[in-house]
Amino acid sequence: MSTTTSPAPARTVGGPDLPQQRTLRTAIPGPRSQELLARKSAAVASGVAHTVPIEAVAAGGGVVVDADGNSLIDLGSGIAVTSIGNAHPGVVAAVQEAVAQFTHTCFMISPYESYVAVAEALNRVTPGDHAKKSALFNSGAEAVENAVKIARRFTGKQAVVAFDHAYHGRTNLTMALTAKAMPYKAGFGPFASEVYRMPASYPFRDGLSGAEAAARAISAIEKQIGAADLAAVIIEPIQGEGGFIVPADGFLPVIVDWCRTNGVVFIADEVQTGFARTGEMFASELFGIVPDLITTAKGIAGGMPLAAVTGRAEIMDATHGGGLGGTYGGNPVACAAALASIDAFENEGLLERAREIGGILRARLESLQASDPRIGDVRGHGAMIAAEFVDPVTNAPDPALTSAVAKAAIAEGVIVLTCGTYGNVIRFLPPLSIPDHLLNEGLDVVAAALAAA
Ligand code: PLZ
Repeated sequence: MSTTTSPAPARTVGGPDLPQQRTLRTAIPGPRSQELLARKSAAVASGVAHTVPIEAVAAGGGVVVDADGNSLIDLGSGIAVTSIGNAHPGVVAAVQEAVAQFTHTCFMISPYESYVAVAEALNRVTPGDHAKKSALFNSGAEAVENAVKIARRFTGKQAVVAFDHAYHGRTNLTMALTAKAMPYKAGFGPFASEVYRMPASYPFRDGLSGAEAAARAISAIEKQIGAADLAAVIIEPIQGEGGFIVPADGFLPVIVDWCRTNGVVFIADEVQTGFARTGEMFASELFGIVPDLITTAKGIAGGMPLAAVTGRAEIMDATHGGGLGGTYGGNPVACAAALASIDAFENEGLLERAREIGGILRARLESLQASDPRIGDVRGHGAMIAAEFVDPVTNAPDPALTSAVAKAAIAEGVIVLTCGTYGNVIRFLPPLSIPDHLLNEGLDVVAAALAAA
């Protein structure tokens, strides 16, 4: 049998020692990447799309290296996952050690220490000093599903409130919680019942104060559902896929107070905002709120698949034995990675670094906005900052401009992601390990792409 694949390039080791530079040796995609993408279209379901047309072979610090020898600046962290840096040496060592000991026993069959240690760490680092417990899962969506199960069991009630612009996952219950039809829900119904969508706080577009937006949401909840039937309210403290929407001051605390007064479990979905991303360990802290339950994933384990629900012990313990679990939840290799990651978040100055990155991003984007009215809004916290692109006259969302700028930046070797209900937001989620010179160069490229668009 003959093969057309050219010889594999020398193996590249990732991590922070990779040269921290943007290098374009070929057009993006280069020939080797094109070969892989052709195999992908032949072998992988077309529903699984990709944003950056490369074959990734190594990553670390602030770069992703492809099979053609191009080194791209990473302003996406694999969607807010590799916050401590890709192939972080502590994670690599912890994974290597764990994987050589045992790869799986199933925690529900034969428990092991690393799972318990991750639960202890999560109970300690999440907001609030009340007694907490945790349960571990594989993905953000699975954590969200389980948070809802736990809240229903604890309250004996069924209804769940989610908000406009929400993203909570792609499984059946989480599709129901997610707001945007295309691409997440279109054609995939029927969706789970007893999910109610309420207006959120989107200061740039609704012009409401936090108190006004909260009053609007609470009044709708009381009229359309009623606290007597409502198990939980779930919200991302800063909405991620929906457009990095930062709620107006006061919105979240009023919602939390209402939940507490009315016997409703308040769930903060911190899958995207968690673990130093926003300059606090959790975004809830930015708003002074203490959730009853918090869902985490993404940044928790340096890229290994792991997720968690953490919350008030009495709520977490309301479920009967055997009611929670899963074959792989809290896999020992992923747990080892999580312990190394949490150690990095606590001991490598990453909260401070996220704030510094936020300062650079914000200053650069605001100065661009001052001379370019197509940037309608710059918002976010820490290393989670976005620019919303609009028609300067009508303020209407401009998704075409947004995708043109993102595509042009990627072609120039800068990985940027878009988001937003209206597809008109470019989001910046760099790894906290990115050096300043790459962050600035990445922003130069985005600015040039915008000027040319
Ligand atoms: N909750 C707040 O951001 C995942 C989704 C990308 P999983 N966001 C990225 C895509 O197009 O699939 C996310 C999130 C929030 C839950 C999830 C779901 O996390 O680990 O992707 O299941």
